Amino acid sequence: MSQHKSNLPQEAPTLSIRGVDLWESWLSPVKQRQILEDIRTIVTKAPLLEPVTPSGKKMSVRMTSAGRLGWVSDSSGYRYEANHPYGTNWPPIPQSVLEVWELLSGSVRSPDCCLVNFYQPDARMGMHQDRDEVDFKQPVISISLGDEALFRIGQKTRGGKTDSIWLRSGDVLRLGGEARLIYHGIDRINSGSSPLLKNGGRINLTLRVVS
Ligand code: MD6
Ligand code: FE
Repeated sequence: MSQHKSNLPQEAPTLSIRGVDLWESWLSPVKQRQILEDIRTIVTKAPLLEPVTPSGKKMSVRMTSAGRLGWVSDSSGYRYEANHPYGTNWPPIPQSVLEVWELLSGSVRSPDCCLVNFYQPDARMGMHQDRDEVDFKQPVISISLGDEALFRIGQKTRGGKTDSIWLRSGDVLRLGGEARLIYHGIDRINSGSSPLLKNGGRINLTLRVVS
């Protein structure tokens, strides 16, 4: 069997734009709250960080990870590390999150990393490719929780035509196949658009096979 396809029948996305698949409202409110509880546990063990880009800019999104490897950024560059910068292991990826990967990724591998991104109302994420992983045949799965966010979908090279979609609490998105290396980013958060997080904001989880 190939390393990136499973035998599971694939549930059809509700929206597909140039190979980017979106399952809108895929997670029920109960599941969303369960995942949120699991993220609170992760953040207790692996506190949120304020990463700095290799060029020295403080990112507006706060981050931590779960899994065998965590994604970090500092003046030495973007990379995956086996430990949180404070020296501890990353907590395990919760079952509630692994289930999403198993049902929608189409991969027979398990994810090595669940990156946790926390957006306050003024946070954003510039256009980027996810390319710190080894095998680009493996998809990236993203889960959105809390306030809705405007997600911009670009091309496989910088510049060119873009499409924008709102990602809402409970939506699951997949970058795979031809769309795996497209540029993408978050232009803005619509503060107060979801009741999930008491103090507002947005959480995005991205699941990846790293190596
Ligand atoms: C976000 N997402 O939704 C940022 N990357 O906050 C990503 O950067 C992303 O949604 C790879 C695959 C899916 C994504
Ligand atoms: Fe990304």
